[in-house]
Amino acid sequence: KLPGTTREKVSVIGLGAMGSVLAHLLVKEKQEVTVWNRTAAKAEQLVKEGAKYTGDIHAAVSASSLVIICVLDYAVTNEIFGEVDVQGKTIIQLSTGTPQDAREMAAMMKSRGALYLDGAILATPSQMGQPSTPIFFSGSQTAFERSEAVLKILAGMLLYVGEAPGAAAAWDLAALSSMFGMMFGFFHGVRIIESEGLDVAALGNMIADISPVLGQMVKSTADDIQQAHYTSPQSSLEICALSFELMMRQAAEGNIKAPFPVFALGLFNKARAAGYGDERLAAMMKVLR
Ligand code: FVH
Repeated sequence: KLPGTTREKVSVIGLGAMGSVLAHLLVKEKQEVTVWNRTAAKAEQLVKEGAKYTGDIHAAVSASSLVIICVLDYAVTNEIFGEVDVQGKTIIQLSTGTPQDAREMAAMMKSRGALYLDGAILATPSQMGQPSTPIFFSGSQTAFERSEAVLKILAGMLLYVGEAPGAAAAWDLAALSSMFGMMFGFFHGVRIIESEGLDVAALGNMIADISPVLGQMVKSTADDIQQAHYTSPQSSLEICALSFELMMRQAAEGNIKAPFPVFALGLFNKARAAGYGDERLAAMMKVLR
């Protein structure tokens, strides 16, 4: 922290689509920002805004006690940080990776004397800096607490999920799986709507309107899974499977491809064969395990 001010010295390593926005937000909030990027030209606009650029990674890291990394992945981070001295630094990794990537990075940074916080951004660059934008964090709680004020500039919803370094990446991937899983279902829904000459935008609006119901369904299914509660369904797994039989029939009638229903019905058929047809949808977990 600079004496007598609330400004922090922060280094941002990586100025791709996301890193540039992170650095921009920090500069805008009057932090003292040093940036490094493999391709120097990407720093030009930030330098005009007030950031300092150095092409020397050692100088970039030594410039600040707080170092935020946002590059392609952990392998690139390892390449960049090969011989760099991180002793006494707080290192925050915001590149996306697996829990194992995070554990290995945490061990490496710790062995070199740094405090390490692993982060996973669940947003696009244009959503950064907003009150509802989420970033998961895990690893050193001290690092999280020390950097919280600066991180608040980047996103309003800072979700610290514990000391285990891999936790943030696990939460991120689980959230991405849930989100993109829904999107694939939506894409097939779009094909159904298109094949009937209906309004795709209206489908988007309708799904947005019923999203609280979808959220409720996810929550209650998660409770069923947690408690291994598979019996006495209101809507059995067999009834859910029949929806996919109907989608297959509609695909044939409407002459559309149906990779998503084929995939889902494959899993439903395994559950049926295992005798879970009259159980709750949560029983699908027994097939997946
Ligand atoms: N953009 C997004 O919507 C997502 C949202 C969720 C989180 N991600 C993750 O953030 C990481 C960076 O993503 P990005 O969007 O900034 O990615 P790019 O614009 O492609 O920039 C990549 C940066 O990585 C540098 N880089 C790549 N390879 C190397 C290398 N071998 N040596 C040094 N640096 C490298 C690249 O440098 P340059 O090409 O500009 O020289 C960029 O700085 C990522 O993990 C997302 O999953 C973003």
